[in-house]
Amino acid sequence: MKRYSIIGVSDNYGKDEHSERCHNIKPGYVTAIAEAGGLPLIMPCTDDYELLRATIEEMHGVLLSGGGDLNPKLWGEENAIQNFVPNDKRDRYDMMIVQICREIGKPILAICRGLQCLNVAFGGTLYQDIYKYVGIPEDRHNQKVPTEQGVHRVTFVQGTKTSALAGKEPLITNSHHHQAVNRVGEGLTVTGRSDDGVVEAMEAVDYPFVAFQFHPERMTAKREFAGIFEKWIRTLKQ
Ligand SMILES: [Mn+2]
Repeated sequence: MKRYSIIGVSDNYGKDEHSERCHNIKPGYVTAIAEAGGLPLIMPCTDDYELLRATIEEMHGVLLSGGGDLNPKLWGEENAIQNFVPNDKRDRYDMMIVQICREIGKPILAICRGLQCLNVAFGGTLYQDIYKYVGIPEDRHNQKVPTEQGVHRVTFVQGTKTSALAGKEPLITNSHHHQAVNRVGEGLTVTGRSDDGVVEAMEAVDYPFVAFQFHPERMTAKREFAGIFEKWIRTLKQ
């Protein structure tokens, strides 16, 4: 029987139109993993460290998924954004995932909010809003066109774990964020930027952690984006 690499996909715990407490992870992560030959499992959002650690120990790798904004109090700032809805339970869960993966050396592929979580978990900070604080035009990183469509270029530092997945050439990626990396966390390096200098890829120096600010799981109709998942899964130890 085929042996699959089991990928623990972090849960988006929050509310939708039916419930205050539900699991409403966006589509894409699970199908991208499955199409790349992995076995995706969504890991329930919990405050229970032992349960989460036991869950992660069963996985071959962890996909840290996207979602809403992190609470700026995580890096010691007051929130300055109107209509911000904190999700402290998910913030705690995501921080705990990174902590556990560091403790046991479990590989992470982080996407969008996941990249930002990784940076904050390593002691870095975020811009709460790149339009407000960096002056980058509103639409450039928060596209209005369909998500399968690339809107900005990302150039990768060659010879890195990240470029081994993303390839040699720059990618034209989608973009759905208004927070972005400000101070880089200690032990992380920036491995990809858009032309306006925004951090679009990172990795850890001493851990098998790679991170993208864009959403490759929504662009898998293009070979190079599907390839990110296929190549990452091939790096995982069975
Ligand atoms: Mn972007």
